[in-house]
Amino acid sequence: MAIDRSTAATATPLAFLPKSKLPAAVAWGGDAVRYVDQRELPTEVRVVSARTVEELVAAIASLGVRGAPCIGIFGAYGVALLRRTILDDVAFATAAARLRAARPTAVNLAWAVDRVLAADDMLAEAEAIHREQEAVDAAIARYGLELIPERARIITHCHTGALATGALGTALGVILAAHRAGKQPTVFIDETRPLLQGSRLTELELREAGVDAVVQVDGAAAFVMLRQNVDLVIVGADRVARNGDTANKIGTYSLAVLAAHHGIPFYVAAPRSSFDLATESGADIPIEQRDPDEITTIRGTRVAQAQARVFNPAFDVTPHRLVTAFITERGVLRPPYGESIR
Ligand code: RUB
Repeated sequence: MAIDRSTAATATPLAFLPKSKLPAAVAWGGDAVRYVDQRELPTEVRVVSARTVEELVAAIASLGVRGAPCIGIFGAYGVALLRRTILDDVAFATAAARLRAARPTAVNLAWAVDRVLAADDMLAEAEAIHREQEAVDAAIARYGLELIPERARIITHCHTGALATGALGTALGVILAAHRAGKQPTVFIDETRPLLQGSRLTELELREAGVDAVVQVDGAAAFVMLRQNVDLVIVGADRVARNGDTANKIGTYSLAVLAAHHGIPFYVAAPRSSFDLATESGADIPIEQRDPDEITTIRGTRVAQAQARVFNPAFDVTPHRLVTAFITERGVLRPPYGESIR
């Protein structure tokens, strides 16, 4: 079977878009691109304005703004802003290329920048990308809802909610849809070392929505699967290769292996913009290596010797054979992925 279109007919319409008390993750500000600094959450809600290419690149590289679709939207507005502020064509092209390369793994950034660069009205195109994400996330939630049983016990990793997409969220959007549909899910949230997107962001968004959720250390997932009747794992994606190999936050591959061992479905919720048909397999996906300080310190406090040698890949790649299905805005994709993704 390729695309499971049967879910299209039975999908329950979503009469809602959860309204977060948080400001919009990303917004056009006329002379700036505004974003909620996700590094400060959940202890502080700070809206920051990026005006120059340096500030735009730093916002993405530092994870001030993060999450694959969200950095795409931010990059799209960023290009539109740079076109207004940099009059020289060569200088503009150089700045846009710098922005496009600010983070290498999530393909959404390059996808969105290229789309804006090809448009006559760059701001209108960036706004379209932003607007489209709402419909995309709502469709993913609708398709994904059908895969979530009543009272599902779910493990998720990293953060795939409103702050990560600028709209409803991908994997978290599916969970929120299940909650709103009265399915009463329980969510085990991997804290997601080293930068704790799970305990800082996913916990915040799920609790705001009233979802039953608990935080666990990443290393607890196996034991939770063994003892807590976990029904499924659902995560997002930063890049899906043509064969279905999936790059996502470091630790995702471990979860996929554990899910296979325990016979638990492993779902990836991802929009079209996360699929990279030009990349044949996971071996060709660039994996970002990040600063050792992310591991040897926690929010500025040193927790390992400064001289410690560190290996800090921000992402790993889950082989396609460990993915039960992809939930996309066009439907649920099942193996063989070479066929269904195309
Ligand atoms: C983010 C991360 C998220 C993906 C998927 O990494 O791995 O799980 O972006 O999210 P980082 P989505 O925090 O390093 O940006 O499914 O919403 O694209």
